[in-house]
Amino acid sequence: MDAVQKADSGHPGTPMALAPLAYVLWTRHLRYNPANPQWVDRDRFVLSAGHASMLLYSVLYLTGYEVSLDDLKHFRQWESSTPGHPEYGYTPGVETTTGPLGQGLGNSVGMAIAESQLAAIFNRPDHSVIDHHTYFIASDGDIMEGISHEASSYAGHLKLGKLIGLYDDNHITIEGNTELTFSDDTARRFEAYHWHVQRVEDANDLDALDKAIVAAKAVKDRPSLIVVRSHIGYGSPNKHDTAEAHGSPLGADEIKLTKESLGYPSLEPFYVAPEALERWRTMADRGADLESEWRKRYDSYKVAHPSDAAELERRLRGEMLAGWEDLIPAFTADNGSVASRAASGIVLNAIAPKVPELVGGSADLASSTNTIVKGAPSITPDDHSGRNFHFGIREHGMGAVMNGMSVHGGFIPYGATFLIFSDYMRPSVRLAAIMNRHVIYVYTHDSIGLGEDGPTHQPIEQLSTLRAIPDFTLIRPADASETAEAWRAALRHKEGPVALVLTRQKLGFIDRTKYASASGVAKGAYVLSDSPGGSPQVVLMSSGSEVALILEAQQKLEAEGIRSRVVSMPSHELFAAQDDQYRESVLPKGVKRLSIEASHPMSWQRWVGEDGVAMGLHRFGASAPYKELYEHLGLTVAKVVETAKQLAG
Ligand SMILES: Cc1ncc(C[n+]2csc(CCOP(=O)(O)OP(=O)(O)O)c2C)c(N)n1
Repeated sequence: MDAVQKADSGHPGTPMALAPLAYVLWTRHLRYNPANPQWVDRDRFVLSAGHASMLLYSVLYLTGYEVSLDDLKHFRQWESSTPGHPEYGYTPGVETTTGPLGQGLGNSVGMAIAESQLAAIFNRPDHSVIDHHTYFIASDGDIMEGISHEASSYAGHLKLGKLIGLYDDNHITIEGNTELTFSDDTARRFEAYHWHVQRVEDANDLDALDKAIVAAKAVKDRPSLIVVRSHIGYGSPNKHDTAEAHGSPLGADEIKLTKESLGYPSLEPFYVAPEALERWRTMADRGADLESEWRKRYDSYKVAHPSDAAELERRLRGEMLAGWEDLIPAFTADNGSVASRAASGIVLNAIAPKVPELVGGSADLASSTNTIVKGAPSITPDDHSGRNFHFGIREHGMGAVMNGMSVHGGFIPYGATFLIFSDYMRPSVRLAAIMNRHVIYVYTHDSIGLGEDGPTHQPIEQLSTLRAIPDFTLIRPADASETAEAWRAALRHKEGPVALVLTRQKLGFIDRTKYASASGVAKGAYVLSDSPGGSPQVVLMSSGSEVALILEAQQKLEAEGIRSRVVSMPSHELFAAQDDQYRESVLPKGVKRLSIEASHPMSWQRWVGEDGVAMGLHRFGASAPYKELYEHLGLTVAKVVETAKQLAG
């Protein structure tokens, strides 16, 4: 109440209502050590209802994490460790960024999968070193959002027995009572997903909460949901059970009334009774004991299974095995024309043995996205060790699960679908970027080049809008060799998500004995073919399948006496990160530029500048064989030549 009041913004009602639940969970069940928030085998806790962040910050302060009372006083202020919604990497004890409702629930499923897969791979009889639970708190909003269906259905299918959800059933959302919008029977809904479901009728009944959590932990073959009937703004005489308590400060008068009605020992803002704090702070000793007990177990595991321990530690450190890059295949003319999705499948399979932490799959498009590691087992409900994931037709769930696995540690998750359906997982993609997580998206069928499936399946604005996401890297390779380099770059780039954008249609082989090496992919853009006979009069730029068009155009222009330079630009972001000197060496000042890409050209404007031309599509595609589409929509060598001639002057 006090922190929200001081910030003059925030959400007091749910933290007030769930204080008893937090107390039971954090003092009796959750295994954590405030002195070491990174302890590998800690239980994970996710506040999916991120708006209730003051609940989490209060508990982190009370239990003795590096969150002070002063930090609570700076709730929602510039660079404070108590931002409006919990942010990964900002606050010790915050496991993932939440706020967009439903995402945290999805992340929890990913964390539970990560735990279970590491346990399946690394634990040994008599040595259980990965053995923790994942808890989440979800609100009505989390439960209403569609992503909760995708993620919970997948969790139920996989029988994630160590996932325990607490649903804050308070009947209130922003617009008022849930009667306005929501008459699901959530308990039965989760039962239908094969979850174990319990109800606690009174959120202030500590024993009932305790018993329910004990029972949930005892169920090992299914995830658990505990539906907790609570009252938002509990204790506030005038605001409890009202939508007003959700997202605005209660007001000084109401805070006073609330403290009086609860019998709070002081009216002084931020007052914490010393005996209460003392009780909470015993969690420091409890946490130290829990971790040291685990450490003893871990030490004996290390003695008995030294190579397993070393491998587990490597994965958790996020270091890759030496030599994985030696496995990246080289493509030659003998490979002929190869779709970049097919080349990607070859690269993935080649490197897989030395990158065991690279696990993932697709949203039911594995045969189209070429994302199966051949010969490796699949993850199944009864065996969680397999590296091939079948996410089902759940793109959004897939994105959130990948984020959860990534923040858990020990994995570089990848997930695949058609580029057009990146829209179906966009909120999770954005959160991967906000959290700087190293996850890899394999997006195939990347343009009108997919042909007959037509405008619903042909991405137009996706490339430009994905490129607009900060801290996101997109790589669209032009041939098989660039695809191999794109995987290298994607695995090396640990600072955020990377999308590999690949074709359905075959791409010609670019002869690297004649043209520049594909290693230029690492720099985002490079001169693939310079103008013979002196400095260029015009620069032709492209990515992916359209690089072939500009290479052909260059020859036609040369025949007409016009000198042009061909720049392959698979990644705007990697190129933007190069120094001025390199960028200028590729795109010399004063030379006009043309770009062409079978997509909306917005993202190329930066590179062509005011006096250049960005060729692309300002309309949706159509259903037809792809070569005809390129003709009809004006993406042709002839058009490039014509435009380049005008630019060359
Ligand atoms: C995806 C998404 N849509 C909308 C919001 C804005 N929003 C924040 S909380 C909330 C709903 C509040 O109801 P509930 O989830 O029951 O939380 P409570 O009021 O119980 O705290 C909404 C719509 C959001 N955070 N995320």
